Amino acid sequence: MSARITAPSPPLALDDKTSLGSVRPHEKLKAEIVQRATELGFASCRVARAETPRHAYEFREWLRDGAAGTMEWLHRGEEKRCDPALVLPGARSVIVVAMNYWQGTREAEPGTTRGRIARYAWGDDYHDLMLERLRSLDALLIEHGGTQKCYVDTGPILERNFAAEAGVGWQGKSTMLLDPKLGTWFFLGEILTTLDLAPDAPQPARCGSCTRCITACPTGAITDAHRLDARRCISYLTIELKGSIPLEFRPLIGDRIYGCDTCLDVCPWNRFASVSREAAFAAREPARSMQLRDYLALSEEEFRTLFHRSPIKRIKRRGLLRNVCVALGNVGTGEDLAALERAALDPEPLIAEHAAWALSRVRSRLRGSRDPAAASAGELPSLGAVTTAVA
Ligand code: B12
Ligand code: SF4
Ligand code: SF4
Repeated sequence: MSARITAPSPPLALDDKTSLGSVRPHEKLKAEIVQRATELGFASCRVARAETPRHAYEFREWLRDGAAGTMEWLHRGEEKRCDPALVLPGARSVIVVAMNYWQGTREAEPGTTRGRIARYAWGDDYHDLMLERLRSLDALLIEHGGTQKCYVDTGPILERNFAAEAGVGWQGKSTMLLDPKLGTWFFLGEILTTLDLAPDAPQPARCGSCTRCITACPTGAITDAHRLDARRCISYLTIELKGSIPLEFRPLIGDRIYGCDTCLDVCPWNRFASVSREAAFAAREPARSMQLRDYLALSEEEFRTLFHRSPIKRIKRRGLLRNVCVALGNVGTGEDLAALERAALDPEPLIAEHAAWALSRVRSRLRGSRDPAAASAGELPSLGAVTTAVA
């Protein structure tokens, strides 16, 4: 059982004095870091104490309940996630940064089936971009004698807990971290450091009586406020799950082919979001112009070229084509049958199985449909045309 912090640490202003009357160590450095972080494009940079996270107990319970599904790595990192000293011996502070990735809304063209990609994956992979900038802050801390570890998403850290503690935002009922100006559309990154930096104050939670995210979730994955069962979450099913998508969830996935933004889209705090200045997060071609059936024509090599710098490369061709088949099973028409028939013969069994499922769904829809346009089988666009368009 982990120790729990019962109350937030009192905030220390930059001009706080120590008991000896001198300026607290590293206060000038903290101001320098915040300034540098702003120059590097981070929307927020604040500090929390490197202590056992406030909700470590709930995290352990969440793991015990099996809510992490097949994400074994979360179990492996359980102790580290509950004690930053196991990640970096002598850690005293956690610097948390936020980076806006909002790109505005983008409506699908009528009559096309393009498939929805979560906004965070419209542009370049944020991991590399943010890590590189964190390293620049790290260099500053090294000059002052600090030892650091930098993380963006992939480290054994309960990022949102530290971000909430540092006052970067508050944890909404969707479990997302919210900021009154950015809404939910931002990434988090952290630097664990052995330096003692003055912690910032947490923000008050501002969800109030709202429950929109819980109601809107297509799969009922937000089982209670602040609790998400990953096994039901479309983001998990389309990104983290490596195998077959359980049949019960396939119809609920709709046209989503990578991640899900529904609980973010409905959040009232997102109406204040402003477009990110990061050109790297602007939508790449696949999010802009490809139709669902175009993806089914991609070879391994074409997939790698197309998603070279995109987060989507993580799920590989087999994962993406599996998802595309599910989406076509839900929204596909007669024009998609030829591509699905070909995919049903794919040497990768995962793709073949999902394509067969989709074929039977589309065909049964067509049998029930009197719309001749829906029943007409169209030509597959040539792969040459697709790859030229996205190059
Ligand atoms: C595993 C993971 C997932 C899993 C599980 C998500 C989950 N909610 O647990 C899946 C694949 C489903 C997922 C989905 C998404 N993810 Co994700 N994910 C992570 C990862 C790697 C670990 C999260 C984790 O530890 N989960 C375990 C749960 C138990 O922890 P938690 O979410 O922090 O939940 C805490 C609260 O429930 C809180 N709590 C418990 N009781 C109470 C009570 C009160 C009153 C309060 C206030 C809090 C509270 O304590 C819990 C334990 O710490 C983090 C990066 C990281 N290392 O932290 C990114 C991260 C959380 N994901 C991120 C993103 C962007 C997403 C998606 C939006 C992507 C998408 N569009 O598809 C969705 C959003 C789904 C959602 N509503 O959360 C961002 C979130 C940024 C933000 N502004 O919040 C992160 C931080 C990555 C990053 N570096 O930017 N993700
Ligand atoms: S990301 Fe989608 S499936 Fe997951 S909790 Fe949010 S709305 Fe539900
Ligand atoms: S939708 Fe409502 S309850 Fe959910 S995170 Fe946003 S404000 Fe909070």
